[in-house]
Amino acid sequence: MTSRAAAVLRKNDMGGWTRASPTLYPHQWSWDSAFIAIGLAHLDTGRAAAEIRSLLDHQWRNGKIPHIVFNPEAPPESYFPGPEHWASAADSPDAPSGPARTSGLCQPPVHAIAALRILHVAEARGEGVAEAREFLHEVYPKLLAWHRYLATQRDPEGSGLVTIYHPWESGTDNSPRWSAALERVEVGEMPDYERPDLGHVPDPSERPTGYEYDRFIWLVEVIKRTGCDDALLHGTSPFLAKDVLASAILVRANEALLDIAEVAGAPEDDRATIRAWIERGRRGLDERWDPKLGLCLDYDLRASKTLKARTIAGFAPLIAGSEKVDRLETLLRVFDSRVFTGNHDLRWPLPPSTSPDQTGFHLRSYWRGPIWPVMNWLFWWSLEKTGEHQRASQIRNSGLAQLSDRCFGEYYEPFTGEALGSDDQSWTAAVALDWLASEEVSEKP
Ligand code: 2M8
Repeated sequence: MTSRAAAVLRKNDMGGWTRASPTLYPHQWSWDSAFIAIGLAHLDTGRAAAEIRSLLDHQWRNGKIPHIVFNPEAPPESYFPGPEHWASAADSPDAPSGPARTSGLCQPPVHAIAALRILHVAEARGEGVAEAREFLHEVYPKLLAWHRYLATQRDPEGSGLVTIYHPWESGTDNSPRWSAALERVEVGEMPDYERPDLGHVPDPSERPTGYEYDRFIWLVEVIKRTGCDDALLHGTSPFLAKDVLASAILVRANEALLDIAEVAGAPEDDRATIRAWIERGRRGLDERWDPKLGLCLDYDLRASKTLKARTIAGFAPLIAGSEKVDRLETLLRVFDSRVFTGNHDLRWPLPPSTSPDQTGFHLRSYWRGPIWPVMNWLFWWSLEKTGEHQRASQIRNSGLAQLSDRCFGEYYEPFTGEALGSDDQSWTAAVALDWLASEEVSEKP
């Protein structure tokens, strides 16, 4: 499997950066690239560092890492909305200078976790350690600026939770997590558009519906019209939500950033700030706890309502790590229950993106039910950090069994195990590489 996974990453290598998949996603996606770097580290730590560096080359002046860096060579009809559609975002005073090469959104902040893992892999291999440390030194200020952007512009309330303006920013685009908030979005006047994505999958039901896409594209329109201005969007965006999954990832990313600060010899002031972000993040997640579901829930700021849905995002405190032992126990019980991995119809005991018991669950539709290998990796890694080694290794073993078809699918039908979406998805190959080499790499809890 290792050589096939490595071949997928080589095939998607565009020379210093990696497209998310061969045809469906011909550009560089933010959190994909972070996960890809984790896999690449096992092939070449220098190339893994280049993956993150290339993304950071397009960081916005306000610290935002854009959700897509567009491939200038991809034909315009290959992906929508592409660089032409986002061109006006380049007029934002925060956008990087030069021709429009990025979207104006962002995605969950896995980057510091990935950057640190490059050093851990180098240490385990006894190769490229000095270069990896130098790399961390170089990227530290950029990662700090990114986390500062999330802690300020994306959290003016100081709640510890990240605000998003678009479901694409959550990375779990059409998840039922956002259904109620999306329903409240009224689509205004906008030009017609084509959906190349539907031509890249065998069955359109694997992708978001027209209803969802109209809202996605309308929200892009709204964001562009404000010039991607965070303050304006807080006041006017029809979609404004606190995302518990991104917030949990940010807690762990801040922990990684603390270690990177150490390598970079950063001042104590920075470290105190990062520690405060970590505490605030955990507190914020605590406040979003729903004792009835035994899950953590997102919050619709526009409607002042909790967004109730049983999805993998509900396990956010498991990802962030929580000091509340009874809460972790409850989460693990829900995780193992028939509502998630204990469902007897599952091909493998892995967490479906949406619980089969949730309204809106769909076996084949994208984030509405299928199992995502990259999310399995995140759970495995988090469970390891929480000291749940046995559960973690069950996820890793089942996760590898799921990938034994060697398709490296973007996502998998939970009951049959069929690969769906794109084949040769880069981050799927990347997590396989990391799992296969994981015994060598040690991380502190
Ligand atoms: C999916 O999202 C893009 C929009 O960003 C799309 O559907 O066109 C999501 O799964 C997202 O999490 C992922 O980063 C991206 C590329 O793999 O595809």
